[in-house]
Amino acid sequence: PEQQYLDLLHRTWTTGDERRDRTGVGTRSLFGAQLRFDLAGDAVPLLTTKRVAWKVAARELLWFLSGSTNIRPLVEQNVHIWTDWPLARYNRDTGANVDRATFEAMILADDAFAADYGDLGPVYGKQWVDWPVYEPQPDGRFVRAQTGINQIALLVESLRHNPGSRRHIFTGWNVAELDGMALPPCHMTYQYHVAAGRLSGMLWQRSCDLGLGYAFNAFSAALLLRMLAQQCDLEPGDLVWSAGDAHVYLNHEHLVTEQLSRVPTGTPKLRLLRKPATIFDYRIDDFEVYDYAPMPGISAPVAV
Ligand code: THF
Repeated sequence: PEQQYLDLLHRTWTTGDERRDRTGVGTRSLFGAQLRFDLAGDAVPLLTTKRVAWKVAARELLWFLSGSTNIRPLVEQNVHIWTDWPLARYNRDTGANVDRATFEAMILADDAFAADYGDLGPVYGKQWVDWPVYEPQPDGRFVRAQTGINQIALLVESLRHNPGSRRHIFTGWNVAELDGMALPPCHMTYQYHVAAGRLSGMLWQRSCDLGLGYAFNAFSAALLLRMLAQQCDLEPGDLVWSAGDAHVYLNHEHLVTEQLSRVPTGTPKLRLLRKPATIFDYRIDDFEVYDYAPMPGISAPVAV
């Protein structure tokens, strides 16, 4: 299964359209890609051609489900993957020039600072579990309701009570709120399908950083599918991963060369150790990856 990814990486690097992107780093880009993974027997799309910090991805997923949009809970868990955007904003807005470690120490030390400079705007967590709704007032104005729509809770309900539905969807792409987000969602729309007691899922990413983000996004989508299946007493089916703009950053050439020289080793597995009361009650210790003996990690810079 991993070969599908390696082929896509190769194809993108060798035939992708080379262009300057938003970050100024430059990419080679293909449009429209799809990979399919059978998750039966605990199989999980976790790369073996480089070590992937899957617990970081799992902690990120739990953070999305918690509804948080602030990096502080991540930083508290030594997860640094979202720090660069608030850091860039802080340095830009204040004229400071602090490094990541200094900024993270400030986020941890000061509640008010964290509330302000640690927030990413209404990104994934907000849209997934508290999509804003507006209520008409007698005077005709619309006022934001206290609580929004919990798309994840509704998804679990629809999977349980109307499995044959073609509307098992949630999305982070709230058009009205894109402006306020540090980054508009990349893995933006998830759809599920129940057949013969198996839960399959499709992820549509509008944009995928094949060198860095892919490994996280694919693992995370598989983990979420497993959690949903467990909550709904279904067996895991297929995960269909798809991307609009699939790209490789030009400063990831060393990663491409190294990774494509490697041969996948073994089939990693994912086990859920406990069935929590709801989809919102999972903890990091509930997840176990086994049969995972990857090749060494390959570090690469993230484009901000
Ligand atoms: N922006 C870019 N340019 N690429 C992305 O993959 C990406 N994301 C999220 C939002 N914007 C993005 C952020 N997710 C890493 C992993 C995921 C990220 C950002 C960074 C990263 O640096 N991974 C390293 C180290 C992991 C660790 O151990 O902490 C790695 O080697 O995998 C995609 O959703």
